[in-house]
Amino acid sequence: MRIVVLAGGIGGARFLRGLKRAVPDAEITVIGNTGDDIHLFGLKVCPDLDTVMYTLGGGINEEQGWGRTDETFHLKEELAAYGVGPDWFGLGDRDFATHIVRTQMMGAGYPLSAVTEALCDRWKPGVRLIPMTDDRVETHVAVTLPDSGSAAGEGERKAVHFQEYWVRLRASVPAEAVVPVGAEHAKPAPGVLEAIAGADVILFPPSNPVVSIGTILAVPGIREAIADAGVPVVGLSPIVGDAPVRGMADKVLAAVGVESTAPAVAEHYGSGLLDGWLVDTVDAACVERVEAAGIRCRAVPLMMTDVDAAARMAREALTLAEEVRAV
Ligand code: FO1
Repeated sequence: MRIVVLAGGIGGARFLRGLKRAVPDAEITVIGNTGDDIHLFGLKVCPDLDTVMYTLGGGINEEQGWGRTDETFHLKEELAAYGVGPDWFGLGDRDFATHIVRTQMMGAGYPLSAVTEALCDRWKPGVRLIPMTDDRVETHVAVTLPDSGSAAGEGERKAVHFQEYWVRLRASVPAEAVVPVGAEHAKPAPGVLEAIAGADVILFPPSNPVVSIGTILAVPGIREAIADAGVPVVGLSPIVGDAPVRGMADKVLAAVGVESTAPAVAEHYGSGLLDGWLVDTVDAACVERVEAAGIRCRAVPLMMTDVDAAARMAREALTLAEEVRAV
């Protein structure tokens, strides 16, 4: 079975670990979000690609869900001693090596997709990991930063990089708009459209619908290829009981005018894209609403407490895909 999965960072990576356990013989292609990528210290950092690669390759810091296990921070401390920042983004020594290799290869002319393949030669994630595009796309968030000197409601309106919004500001101010800068001119990376066209099933893991899956879908050609693939497309809700399972998805959902509920996210994707949607058992009451929107829906446990739980979720998604196919 050929499965294509659109993935962001932690939620996507943990789901993929479960999917691999559920269907060890499947040929899995992961289309990774690169809108979170950031250039720091002259290096290209790809948090979501690395989170998938480290998680599936056994090198992830399990508690954080991102970065390397057994990490040290000597390089960051040395940079800080020179007054070189930013100090709000935690890059460890082991992780730095990945960004150095990536940046060196890209400087030598290799596209990100080829570099990702080379990095995966070491990590052997057991899936084919492809960035959504080889072109530069950067998610920016429009915010109004409170200005201590001005009256309430006033402040400085600016666009910040997604990582600055997420990590430095901890999504503490409303996201007024989310813009995948450069997406409109980006082309799908080699292999992306081919994988979608050759898939037996396409899955949206419980990743952020706006800044992870939404950004991948913003690359011209990808949304259309999925809608036209003619195979079941099944998603898993990242919202359980009206709150994100992890992270701050509600903040960016508000920016696109979508309420933070499992059915609202399904409707946001729409029946033109999505054939099936899994919600958590606590949201069982919304199954009817999702089905009324033309999307087959089931309520099953959606908390990825361990790899077995993620594997059960993956099996449920594949079962729903077969139900949809049979219709
Ligand atoms: N998330 C944080 O909350 N704080 C960090 O300092 C941080 C550093 C970091 C370094 C490398 C990397 O691959 C990921 C990192 N993340 C960090 C996670 C990342 O910012 C986001 O969770 C994802 O981009 C969202 O998918």
